[in-house]
Amino acid sequence: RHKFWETQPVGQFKDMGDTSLPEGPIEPPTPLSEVKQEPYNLPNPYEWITCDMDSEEMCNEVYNLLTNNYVEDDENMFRFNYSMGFLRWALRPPGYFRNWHIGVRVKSSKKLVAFITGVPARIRVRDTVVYMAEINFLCVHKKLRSKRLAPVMIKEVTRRVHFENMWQAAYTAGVVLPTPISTCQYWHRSLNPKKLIDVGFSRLGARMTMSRTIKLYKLPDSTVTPGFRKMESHDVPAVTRLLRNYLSQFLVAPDFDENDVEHWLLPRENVVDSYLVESPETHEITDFCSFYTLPSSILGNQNYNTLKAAYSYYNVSTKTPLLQLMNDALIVAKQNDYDVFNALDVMQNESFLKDLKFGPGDGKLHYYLYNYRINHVLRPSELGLVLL
Ligand code: MYA
Ligand code: JJ1
Repeated sequence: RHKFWETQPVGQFKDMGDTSLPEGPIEPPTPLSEVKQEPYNLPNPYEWITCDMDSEEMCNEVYNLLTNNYVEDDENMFRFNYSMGFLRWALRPPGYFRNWHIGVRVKSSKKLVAFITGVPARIRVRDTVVYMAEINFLCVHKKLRSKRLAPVMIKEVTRRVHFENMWQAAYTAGVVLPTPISTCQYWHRSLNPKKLIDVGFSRLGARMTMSRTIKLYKLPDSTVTPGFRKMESHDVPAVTRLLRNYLSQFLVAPDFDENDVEHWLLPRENVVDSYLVESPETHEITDFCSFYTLPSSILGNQNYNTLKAAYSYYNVSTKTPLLQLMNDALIVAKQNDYDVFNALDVMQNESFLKDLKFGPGDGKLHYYLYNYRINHVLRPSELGLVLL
């Protein structure tokens, strides 16, 4: 059934539920001298390139490939439209490797037709911190689909990860592969219900009119929590402590240090936003919330081209109830003209989704580890990891 995935060190469907297999690496590292020295062979018209994301021109080529060929919903009405600024942020975290940003182009025309990336991350699984690659942005041009290019790209990124002496990876996908460590549900909170309905992202509920719907999703003009403000550079140490402590309760979560927090969570316009609560009395940082900006192209609508979506990222509440904190996140997202606020049912998100009028989407997101076995399927609330 899965001619490629059956050959890979990943949990196999036939082993599901077999708790006699040990948790941890499925196969041991091989000596670096035994890692294949040359790139895998591509079909003759194509060649490998390393994509230099510092280059404006390269970044633009990648942006165009993804804008026209990346992930769509099941009815092909929307396509993710990661911005160039977002791609640069996502692909250049602390310690990144330029040669994990892999392109395939047509030798004759130089046209970029496929892409896959890895970035390094420390991910904790139970009480073990594992150096992993986070694999993302796998994309093959629509005209070159189903030619088995994806397995070659996955093998090539694996080879380049092995070269850095890393043997595990984490990735998410909308499709079911052997075998998910967890399956999460997307939830959506309308901020601009009229537009969402006009473009087919959502529908008028039964017995609802447009004006009742607009009223239902109305939010206050300004945030309600005293001391709620945007995160700044000097907050990095306090946010790191808060977040590390919070993430320690989940079975799988990133092991963030201050450098990671500075990169992944300091606000960058139209890429990532973070807010926190600084106690007006003690000036302690007690709560934190964040979201990233990922618009989608609206395919074939007369009136609108893009849907501006915020995606819930990492949130921590110690003093402000999570419900109130996330309501403030919705308010700032609305102030900044987002059409919808999306969240997965990971971490403690279930505790606010229904109350804050999120509704379940038609999309699921499956989480995977490469070369690391986990014996039980995790509940989404046991996951402390959000990939972009
Ligand atoms: S998830 C986002 C994926 N991208 C998209 O959905 C964009 C739109 N679609 C496309 O561009 C293509 O359809 C893609 C497949 C490129 C997805 N993850 O070449 P093919 C398997 C893994 O003929 P195509 C993200 O970026 C499929 O089961 N495998 O197919 C995370 C089949 O294998 P098997 C996938 O449609 C990526 C084979 O590929 C996926 O032309 C994590 C068919 O190949 C998928 N999303 O191209 C990658 N979709 O026969 C794994 C299909 O066995 C990383 N397939 O069923 C693993 C860790 C590596 C590093 C390890 C380090 C130690
Ligand atoms: O955005 C998604 N679905 C939307 C639009 C559906 C359009 C028709 N298919 C959706 N809308 C309903 C919203 C409604 C608002 C009021 C309350 C009730 C709900 O359900 C879905 C997620 O739900 N997104 C996708 O399908 C995109 C792909 C998701 C897989 C992503 C793979 C990630 C790549 C990994 O790096």
